Amino acid sequence: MSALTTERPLLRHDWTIEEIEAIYNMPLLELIFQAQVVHRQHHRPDEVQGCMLLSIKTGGCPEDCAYCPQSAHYHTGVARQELLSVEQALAAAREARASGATRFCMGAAWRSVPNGEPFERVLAMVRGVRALGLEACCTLGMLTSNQAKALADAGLTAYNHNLDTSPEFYGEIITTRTYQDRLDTLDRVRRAGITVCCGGIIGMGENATARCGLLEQLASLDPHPESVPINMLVRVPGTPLAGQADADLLQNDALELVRTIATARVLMPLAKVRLSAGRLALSEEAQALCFLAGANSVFLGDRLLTTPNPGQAADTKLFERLGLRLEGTTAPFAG
Ligand code: SAM
Ligand code: DTB
Ligand code: SF4
Repeated sequence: MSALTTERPLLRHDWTIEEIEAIYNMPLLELIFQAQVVHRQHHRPDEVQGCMLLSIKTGGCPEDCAYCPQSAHYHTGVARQELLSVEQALAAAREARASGATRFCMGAAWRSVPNGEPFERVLAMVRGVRALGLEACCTLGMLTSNQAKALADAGLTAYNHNLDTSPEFYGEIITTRTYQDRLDTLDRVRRAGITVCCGGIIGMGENATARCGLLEQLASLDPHPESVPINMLVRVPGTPLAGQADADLLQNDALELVRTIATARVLMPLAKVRLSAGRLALSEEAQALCFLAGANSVFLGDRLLTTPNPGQAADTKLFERLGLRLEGTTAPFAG
């Protein structure tokens, strides 16, 4: 195994779209090799971080994100659920810890974070998750500077807010908030001293240039996001994207996912690149390629926010077969 380096690599924030497309479109095996070289300089190649998600407020969201089962604009059959109690959230966090997760992510289907008791409750959840020794991440929509500061004071490790796709393709997917709104939220998170978790979705009908456009935006953030989730669209009946042809949506085109992950790894050497939604559609071999390309985190458990995820039995087998360990544990699963 090559040695991990503590030296700071040359981190660039000025990658041009031409440079990024040249990386993305390299012969696949060359791209994976380059990504693996960068990966081994800064990350342990035999470890991935386990994260667990919990939807703390589900459905009824006023935004119109065309991929999302929780938007009130579409009929997807997702049952609405008001904000959970602190105890409910912490019970899930304890279970997450028992199954080997070291990061607990709480998601709410809000356009923006409300003030008052609901926000106080989220702050109590964050304090409770941190007290369990877990990293705490929230994804709650847009937030003000004061809310970001309060989350930082509560000990929040990371805030997830995705750019989702390139600025050019964005309007095809979301009309109720702008790309700039998202950048402004990310800026407030960064200024509050919370680490940034920001990525996107592939397989929504965008082309490779749009995937590179997303990566260009992410890599232009200074500092880079510490965490970059790459989601493959989970097609949910009732959402606008569910009706489109498979070929248009890249369904199961694992190699485009591998290229996206590898390019993210090359552009943002220090980031945790997270193989996020969409793993149920991937073979073990495809997931192995994603890890080889530099992905070093997955969501554990049998549910993401509202859609299914492989679950413990499948992941134990996957990790054992690949010889991977969950970060912070000595065995494939700590539970
Ligand atoms: N409402 C908040 C927001 O949008 O910022 C937080 C929750 S939202 C569900 C978090 C992220 O999940 C989205 O930005 C999107 O990237 C991802 N996501 C949602 N639905 C998805 C789907 N069907 N397939 C893949 N990723 C999805
Ligand atoms: C992210 O980029 N992916 C996670 C997390 N951030 C919040 C969410 C995936 C959601 C997939 C659809 C669902 O389960 O509702
Ligand atoms: Fe709402 Fe977030 Fe879903 Fe968009 S992705 S509809 S903001 S819950």
